[in-house]
Amino acid sequence: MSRNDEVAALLEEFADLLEATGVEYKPTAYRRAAENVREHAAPIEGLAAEGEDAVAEIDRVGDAIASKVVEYVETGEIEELEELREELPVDMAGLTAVEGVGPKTVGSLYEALGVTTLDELEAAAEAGEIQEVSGFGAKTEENILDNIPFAREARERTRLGDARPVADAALSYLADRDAVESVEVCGSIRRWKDTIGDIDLLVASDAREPIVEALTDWPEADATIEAGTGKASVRASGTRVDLRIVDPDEFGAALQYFTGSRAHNVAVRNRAIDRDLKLNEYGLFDVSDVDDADAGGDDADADARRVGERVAGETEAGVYEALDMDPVPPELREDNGEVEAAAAGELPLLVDPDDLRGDLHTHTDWSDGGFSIAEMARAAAERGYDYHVVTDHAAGPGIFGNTGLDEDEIESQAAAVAEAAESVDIPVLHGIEANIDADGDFSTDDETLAALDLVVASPHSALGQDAEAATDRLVRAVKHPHVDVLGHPTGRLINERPGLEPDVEAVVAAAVDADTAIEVNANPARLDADGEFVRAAVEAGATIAVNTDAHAPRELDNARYGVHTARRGWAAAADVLNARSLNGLRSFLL
Ligand code: DGT
Ligand code: CA
Ligand code: CA
Ligand code: ZN
Repeated sequence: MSRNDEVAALLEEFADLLEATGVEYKPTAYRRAAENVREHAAPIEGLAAEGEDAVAEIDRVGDAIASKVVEYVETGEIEELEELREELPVDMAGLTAVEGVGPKTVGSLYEALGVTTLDELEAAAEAGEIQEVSGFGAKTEENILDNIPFAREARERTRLGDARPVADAALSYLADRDAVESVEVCGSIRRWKDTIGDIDLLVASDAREPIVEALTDWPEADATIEAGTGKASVRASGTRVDLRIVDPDEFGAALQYFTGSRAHNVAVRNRAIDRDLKLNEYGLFDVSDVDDADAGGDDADADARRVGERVAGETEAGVYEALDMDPVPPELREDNGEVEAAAAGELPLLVDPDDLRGDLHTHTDWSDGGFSIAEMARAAAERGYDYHVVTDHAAGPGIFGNTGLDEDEIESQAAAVAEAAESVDIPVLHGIEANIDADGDFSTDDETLAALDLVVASPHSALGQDAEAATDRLVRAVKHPHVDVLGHPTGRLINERPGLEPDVEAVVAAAVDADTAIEVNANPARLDADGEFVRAAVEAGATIAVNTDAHAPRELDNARYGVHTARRGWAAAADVLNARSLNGLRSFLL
């Protein structure tokens, strides 16, 4: 965590505590300041050393906040914040992780019931105490109770989009150490799960100590959790990073083992047993000549587990091949039929990041994006895409303030897109992101939708509606004659809100019928549709679109998260609309 992140987090905590104690306006000022401190290019400690005025140069940071920043950098604490913490000794982050519980609620429940933690919140709700507090009712209490398990899990798992850059940084750092022969991520991060418990790394080397030391010395490691002989763990950006070191000739077996999932490994190991072979993290062994059936059991030490004649283990592909299987892409390793498919040689040829030829869902400064049509389109061209689609927000429910476009604005944007396209090397199509209201209707009129090249339709409001209403709503939207892509179908935000829970089978059946593509929104906060949803869509024969929903050029680089999520759903390039050429895309849109 950089000092800027650290200071921003403190200002945000300040804002929450102020809000919880009933202070108005100030919390908003603190949150805006926090955002700008976080985004500020120069290190905050440098500015603080120059004094308050230098800190106050940051946009939206006034004198009062600047003096607190300087106080923090100089003394390690902010007196007023310490006082607030004493006044309100609550686990703010844990409590506000519950959907529907904001800082104000935390303040009220602390005052009335003394609730400070998630466990206490749960106990109070179960005892029916919350509905007795003024301003709260039975419905609120029930909602709180329903949302606690989600919040608990969210506190324990890191979003893929937050963990992956940390893993990538660790990978390239370790790859540069002399003693490292190879290094790979494994565990859930190699499987590209949408949330990560911890980051697992595997190094092949004949050395041990220098590699453990390299990890604990890693500049991005905030703390060492454990430093052993063959393994080490550190904390970086709030996530645990586990490193294991193995001999180079056992790297493939270890990689297979530590990539998981556990369920996949059980299925693969059973295949080994069927062949009189034994698979563990040291290799694949022929045990047909080993007398003692218990030799090398799971409780034995490492040497005893290297039992019989070794038939594979140096490479991961070699392990699978020796078990008469095609190598299984990590994204599929969840024991959902991939072992059988690999044995039958029937694994799909999964879509690859290089297969994408354009992005079908992007924003500009015409709505809530930060960049012009031409800037976004040029950024797409620079990434090697063959076309680019602009889909700003239409006005409607769930769209903040005045940022969505009404029919007249959409019409003028058509001309602006055509004009911008002249300065860009690839064709730029004009689309819109229309809002699916709670009933599945649209606030933009049909004539306007019909005139556009492409319509992405997404839910932005009423995301807590029940499953039946959600299904009806999405089915209705998907069937709308002008809708081409169902954008972020559930509206979930990973670790923040669960989103809609529709009958997925019904939605994908409607999508197949109506020739509407299902989006995998690659924004790492969304990854929506998720792998399971994609799998249902692919099996039903639906078309998938992998879009970034970028609001800035650099967000176009999030596409990889979407592609790997689509791979978790067994999607092949042929299933993906924006893996097609412009002509292929156009014929789908007809
Ligand atoms: P996570 O970290 O909760 O997101 O999930 P994973 O899959 O990364 O799990 P983790 O970090 O506990 O372990 C990484 C992989 O190592 C796991 O997917 C399978 C393998 N593994 C670790 N410990 C065991 C074990 O005791 N038994 C088996 N069969 N596999 C294990
Ligand atoms: Ca892990
Ligand atoms: Ca682990
Ligand atoms: Zn969007």
